[in-house]
Amino acid sequence: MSQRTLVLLKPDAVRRGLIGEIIGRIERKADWTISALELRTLDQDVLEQHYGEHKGKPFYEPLVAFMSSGPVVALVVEGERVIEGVRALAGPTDPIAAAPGSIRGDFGTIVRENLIHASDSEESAERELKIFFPSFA
Ligand code: RTP
Ligand code: MG
Repeated sequence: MSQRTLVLLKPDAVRRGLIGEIIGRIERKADWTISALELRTLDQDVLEQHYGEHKGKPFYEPLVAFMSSGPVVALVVEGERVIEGVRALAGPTDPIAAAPGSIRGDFGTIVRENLIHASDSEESAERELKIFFPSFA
């Protein structure tokens, strides 16, 4: 089942020089294709749309501050079961609980600064692709 997903390499990944490392892991998966890619600094409006489900939670304000603290790399990745697949490459939200071999498990320690976002369902992917790549979605 071919799908599309929205991936963000968060500001910590860009600052730490991990763009190539993380994109390389995605690129090496068989039959997945990167169909859009852009370095950009996110404003409050985009972040409010993207992380609206978390508004009101204690981690929301620091999350938005972190996500706007430097550029992110936004990508559209297409391919077989790519939504579930990129989430599996990323590992669980908390990097300390993430297994070595996963992106968060290999490179992360702080929950907020967990390197990568990937859409968590087909519905989220549709919604998020429209926010980040409106002409593409
Ligand atoms: P994402 O949306 O970024 O792909 O991550 P996720 O699905 O694994 O995690 P989610 O629950 O949607 O949380 C969104 C992002 O908020 C930060 N966070 N901080 N307790 C905390 O301090 C906390 N909990 C979540 C993380 O950056 C998480 O990825
Ligand atoms: Mg999420």
